[in-house]
Amino acid sequence: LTSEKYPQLKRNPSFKSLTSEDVSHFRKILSPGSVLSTLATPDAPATEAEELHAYNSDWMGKYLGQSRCILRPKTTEQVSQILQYCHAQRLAVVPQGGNTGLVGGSVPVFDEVVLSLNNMNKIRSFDPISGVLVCDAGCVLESLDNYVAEQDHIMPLDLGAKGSCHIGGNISTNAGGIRYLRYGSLHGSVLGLEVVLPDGTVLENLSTLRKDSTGYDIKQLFIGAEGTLGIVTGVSIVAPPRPKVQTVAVLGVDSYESVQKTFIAAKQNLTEIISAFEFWDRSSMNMVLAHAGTNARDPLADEYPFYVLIETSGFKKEHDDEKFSEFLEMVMEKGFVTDGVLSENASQITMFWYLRETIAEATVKTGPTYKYDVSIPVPQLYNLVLDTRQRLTDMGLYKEGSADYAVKEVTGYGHVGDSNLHLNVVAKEYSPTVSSALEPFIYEWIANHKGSISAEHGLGLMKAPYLCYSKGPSMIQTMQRFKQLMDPHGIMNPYKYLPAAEKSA
Ligand code: FAD
Ligand code: 2HG
Ligand code: ZN
Repeated sequence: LTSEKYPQLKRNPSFKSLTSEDVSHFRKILSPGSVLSTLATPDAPATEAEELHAYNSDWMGKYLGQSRCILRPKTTEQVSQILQYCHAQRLAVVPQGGNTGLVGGSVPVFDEVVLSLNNMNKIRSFDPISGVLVCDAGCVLESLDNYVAEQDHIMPLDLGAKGSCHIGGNISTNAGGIRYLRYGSLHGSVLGLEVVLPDGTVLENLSTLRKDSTGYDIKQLFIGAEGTLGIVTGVSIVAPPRPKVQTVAVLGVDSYESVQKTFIAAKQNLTEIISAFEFWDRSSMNMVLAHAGTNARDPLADEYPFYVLIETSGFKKEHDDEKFSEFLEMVMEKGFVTDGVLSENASQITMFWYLRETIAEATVKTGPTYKYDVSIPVPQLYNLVLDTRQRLTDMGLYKEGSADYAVKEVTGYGHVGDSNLHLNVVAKEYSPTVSSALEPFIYEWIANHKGSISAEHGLGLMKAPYLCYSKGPSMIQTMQRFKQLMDPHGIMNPYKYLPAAEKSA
């Protein structure tokens, strides 16, 4: 099997090609309706290939696999039996959550079996005293947030894909999102995980304890492992108390320098109530407004080169209002911010967030998008956008404001409060000319500025070959040794995450 999509990749010949006997075996483990396969078996006809398309293709329409079998288990025991079989048979497996990943990690490359967690979506327990939620890995993030909201708690993470992404996918990508500034990393809020290892062993580590210093903290290895070490089936996560008051401001800012000054002022003056500090540029705003229809409008009278969204979350309205108003007065007086609008009700909060959260979608509606999610120290963060624009202009691939070039938009936005830039390059089409202009240029730039080539989206298929720009040889070799130890046949999410290990002579 070869792939026109990935001519540079070769299918690993040590993986078995799926047979109808394998599919029959899976149908014995799962109920027949939980197996989709283009291979017919004596007890079930073949599924139409189109039905598998959603599992073979990613959210951006950039990656496309050729899986012939989708498995949708309902229990951890079923996941265990599937992996035990795949391990013994050398069948490669791609775990899939909500399939909203942006680095090509969640879809097969060749004919790997897809194991979707869609049917594993039960809440197991919630303790209102500790705020600890235990649930299946396939629970959708937004449903969990709605569930804990009923008990006055909040999920410690939130992101634009919340309506589709799974908590297991969030954990497997070590997702960041818009509450990171306030509640920190999943490495802190996840208390325990239940994981099925590549050979089918169930690792029972669903601790609900905040403090536990007994041995290696093995769950941390699976946070951000992108399905390469096993399948997360259960999650224990601590949900903080839900703030009672939220306020959001959208500010118009004249320069990136002023974005930074506003950030410093926000940290100093909004202190304990600040819950998000996001920014986006003119080009992002233009794309969002072009695609928003009646969902949103520019809340400011004039156009600005940069926009900042600040959210505060607290428990006393008068206190928060006073702090926010004083802060706004100060940043406007000092000239950091030229214009701004403060939310007055819940629907305005939704509208302001809509402007920020739909940028990712607006870019892919504008054209095929190269997405770079990177960490860079805040002072240099926007320079990557400027330097990329300059490079593409010099190469004759881009001209600001013109639609006649290979690249339509070079846009920057992100979680500036976490030093996390999203550089999006919107092209007319995905092409070797554009990708070779961008890579490795962007990764070299990041390495030169001591950044990270992946802040929150992970490595997937996209960044596996470029890991060396963020991690040295000893780190990469140690990761490869872990992978070899946990998954000796390499069946879990192959071709991704790590560069291929060099064979010793
Ligand atoms: P998938 O896309 O299905 O899978 C992602 C990876 O995890 C794959 O490698 C897959 O094999 C593996 N995986 C999934 N489930 C499991 C499991 N149970 N066990 C083992 N491995 C598993 N990301 C952010 O960090 N911050 C953001 O603000 C953000 N905003 C986004 C906005 C939009 C509109 C979109 C489309 C994406 C956004 N993302 C963001 C990226 C994406 O939503 C996250 O990476 C999310 O955590 C992926 O969850 P998922 O369930 O969709 O996982
Ligand atoms: C966001 O913060 C997401 O909006 C998506 O992480 C970023 O699409 C992107 O590049
Ligand atoms: Zn993001």
